[in-house]
Amino acid sequence: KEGEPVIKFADVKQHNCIEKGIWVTYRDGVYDITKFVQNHPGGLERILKAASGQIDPFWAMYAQHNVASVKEILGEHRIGHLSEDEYKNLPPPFDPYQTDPKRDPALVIQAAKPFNAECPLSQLEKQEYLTPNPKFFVRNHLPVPTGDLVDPKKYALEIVPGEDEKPVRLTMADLQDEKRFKRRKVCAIVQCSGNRREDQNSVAQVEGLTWYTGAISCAEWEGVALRDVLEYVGVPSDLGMKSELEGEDEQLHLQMEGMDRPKVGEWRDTKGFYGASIPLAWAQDPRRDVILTFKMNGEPLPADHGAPLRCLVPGVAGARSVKWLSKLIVASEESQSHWQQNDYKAFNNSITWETADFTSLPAIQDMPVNSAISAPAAKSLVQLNAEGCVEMKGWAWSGGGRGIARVEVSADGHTWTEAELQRPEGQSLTRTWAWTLWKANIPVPPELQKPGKALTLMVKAVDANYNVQPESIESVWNIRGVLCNGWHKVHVTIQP
Ligand code: MTE
Ligand code: MO
Repeated sequence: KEGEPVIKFADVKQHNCIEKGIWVTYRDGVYDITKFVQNHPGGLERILKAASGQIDPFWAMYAQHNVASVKEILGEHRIGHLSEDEYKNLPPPFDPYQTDPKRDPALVIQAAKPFNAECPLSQLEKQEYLTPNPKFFVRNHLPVPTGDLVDPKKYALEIVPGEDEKPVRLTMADLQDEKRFKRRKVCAIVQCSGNRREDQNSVAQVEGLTWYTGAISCAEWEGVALRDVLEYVGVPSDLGMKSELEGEDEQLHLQMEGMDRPKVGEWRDTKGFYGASIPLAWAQDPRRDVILTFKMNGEPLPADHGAPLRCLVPGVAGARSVKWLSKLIVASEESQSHWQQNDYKAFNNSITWETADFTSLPAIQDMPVNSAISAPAAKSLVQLNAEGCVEMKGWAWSGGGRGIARVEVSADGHTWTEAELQRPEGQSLTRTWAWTLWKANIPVPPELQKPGKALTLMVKAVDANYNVQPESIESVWNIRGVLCNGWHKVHVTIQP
């Protein structure tokens, strides 16, 4: 800051077009982004909305800016700063999150705007099969949509059954008409691909929310089968499968768009919606149980979880279960959204932000086997029972419908004890969407059975296809901190 000019906010406001130059402020810094705007990855139109004013509210919404590399780019264009007085007296930037719903104070907040919070350990520790709605983790990229858009009486889902085909609109009444669509219930977890990212941070800092083990929760979702709805609007039920048999280039996809869009003041970004896609074959496969859901644990779908309608895709990365669903499109390409193309991909651990080529890897879909310890909590004091054991509890889960074959715990990393499993009722090991909860009494080696001794407790799970969790976190480390599934460990101390 020293030696840098002090610039008046009124001056910044004057610089609002390419001819006069485009200036913006971020916090108290002033930046001349005239040269940069032409190359803005999000397009010229969007960045011009921020011209000659504070970019803080825009960056608050477009989460892709919250990475060090973007802040560095901005730094290169710095030309000065606002005086301390003027910065202090600027009206607070518009807060697009002011209309977000109230949340349960027990949720562990990782970011307030957009709202991101994990299921509290105290809830995971209870080992309730279904996570109560207020305790279900929340992962939002944008403000929760409000108003007519999400009013169930005015809501309509738009479906484009194929390229060059006319869109069909279905209201909530249409979707809930039991004569038209059979009701379905699916018990499934939603897990963010960034769950357990904290463990990757302990190897080296990664970009993303610092999730511990609670970016996962389980609910019973009720709604209608996506395949029934697609068939109803004229998509042949074997279209997706046939397209896959033709080969990769012919594969069809089901694109989903959310109603959550960036907004600043009166302006709404019409293109910046949250979007994702899955292969059409999965959307139509009765074994994959993809549903359009409007009820969660027997209650109307809460605002944070996508009311009035969400596409729930079991077995895959949470990112594909699009909330506040506005549109479904049968298309020859994947969703072109940022979250399908340039995020949620796991690189090898020597790839940096400079060398990352997002086109080189597939979007994360089916998730790998994972597990975590919910009790005892990390850094806690533990008591040994009469047999010299510590009681451990936790969850295990694998993607693609693969159930959990086995969960093992250890206090030394060499000898493993099998945990007792509470498997989801009525789900086969080849079509399991819910988690497997587990409990174990882990024997503590005699030399460690002393008050004040430090213990490392660990868990690994094996899924029905015998996929196992890797030992090291380092081996799966990646810049985005996704798919962290190395053995989960907690360090505890024996009660003095
Ligand atoms: N859908 C929309 N429309 N907007 C979002 O921000 N986040 C996705 C997915 N669906 C998201 C979305 C991500 S990354 C995850 S992990 C899950 O929703 C989280 O679901 P939950 O908030 O119900 O736990
Ligand atoms: Mo996610």
